[in-house]
Amino acid sequence: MNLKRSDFPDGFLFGAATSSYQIEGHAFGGAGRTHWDDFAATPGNVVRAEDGARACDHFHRMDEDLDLLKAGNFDVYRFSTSWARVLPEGRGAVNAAGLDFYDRLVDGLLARGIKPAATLYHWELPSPLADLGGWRNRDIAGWFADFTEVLMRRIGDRVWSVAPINEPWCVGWLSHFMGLHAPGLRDIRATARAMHHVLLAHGRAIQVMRGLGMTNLGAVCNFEWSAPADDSPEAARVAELYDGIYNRWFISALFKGAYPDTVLEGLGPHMPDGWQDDFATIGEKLDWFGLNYYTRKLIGPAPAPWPALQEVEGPLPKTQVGWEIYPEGLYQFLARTRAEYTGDLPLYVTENGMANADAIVGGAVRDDARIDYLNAHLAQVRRAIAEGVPVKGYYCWSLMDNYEWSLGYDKRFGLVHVDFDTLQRTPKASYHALARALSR
Ligand code: IFM
Repeated sequence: MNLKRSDFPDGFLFGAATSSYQIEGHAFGGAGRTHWDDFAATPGNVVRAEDGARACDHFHRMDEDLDLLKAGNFDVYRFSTSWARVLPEGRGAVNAAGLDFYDRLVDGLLARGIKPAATLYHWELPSPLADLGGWRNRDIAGWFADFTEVLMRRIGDRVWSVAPINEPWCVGWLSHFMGLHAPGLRDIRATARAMHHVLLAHGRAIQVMRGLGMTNLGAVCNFEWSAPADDSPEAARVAELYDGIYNRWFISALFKGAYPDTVLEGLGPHMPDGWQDDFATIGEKLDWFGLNYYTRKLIGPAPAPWPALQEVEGPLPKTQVGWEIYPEGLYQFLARTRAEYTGDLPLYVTENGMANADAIVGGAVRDDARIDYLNAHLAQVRRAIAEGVPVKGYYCWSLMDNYEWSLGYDKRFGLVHVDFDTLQRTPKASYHALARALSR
């Protein structure tokens, strides 16, 4: 790394992130079925129909993984909790082993001097709730509030921070409009409802946690820099629309109590009754805001119904998943978020990292491309800080290689290599470089 801890303000936090379904091994510990199990079991949805049944077997290897965080000199660990592990049916009976697991995780972090940063939902909806319409059903806000209460009554006294929902764009648009994540719908009415209910559920969870006396509560959204594919007014118009759908819908609701007009032109007719009355709940005061950032997209018009846009391949170097590497976008989003939405509210980069075709050669993994990626993006974080943007921390995605959703197991985002046959963990060069940069 060409940066080190002392290049950042005192108290700036460095973390690594993971999520429950991507690492735990969902088959273990009495967890209930989720819509990702169903989606993966349906031919054509996931490469080789892979699922999270075993994943990294973090369920049985938690101590080894927490030791990796400790040896990596990380200050904070961003993990998520599985709704179906805690409430196998989504509602009602509690799985005691599930609560015990998260209790041990939090205590294991604290024992190692690492701050636990929890995300309540990172996409694995219990199947019985999917049967009831999942994110299309307004009742999900209440179900989610109940799950929040059950879990936080157990670990809420010891977690350092909580965000209710990871990347609401993925919950809403990617999963209900593009059909690329569970439940795999391509339905505009379902999309409009999911895009709204996910925010309502966020607000209800914040209310529950405030009621329990909890602090340091935030929200995490994902952002992709949207650029017109050419100089035409049409490309400019659809790039702005993509920006609205992807980058502005959720943060506008959270901080301005409104949805972007450009997006309402398409989704408005499909919204659930009374959506305008929910912004007081959606806009519950937050203590911080998190941005997940990986790439930019070039957007051009498409001969199709609204939104009538398409991604166009860009010229920049790409990662293993074909995403252009565009570090400036991280700076632009940090600056724009502060200027237009959050003001003095602390900001965190809650995910950033790259997939790389990493392999063990002679016992080591030389992922120099990842080191370059991290250097370039951290430089943009410093640029934002130098301009007064209140960025307080940075989390690398991901601690270890894991289940990359519909792309299965061979897209490797980890700082630590995982052999998915033996489950052996091998820290990559990027892990060692970061550990040196973060040492005190
Ligand atoms: O693996 C995902 C994660 O679940 C959410 N953010 C983006 C990552 C890389 O695609």
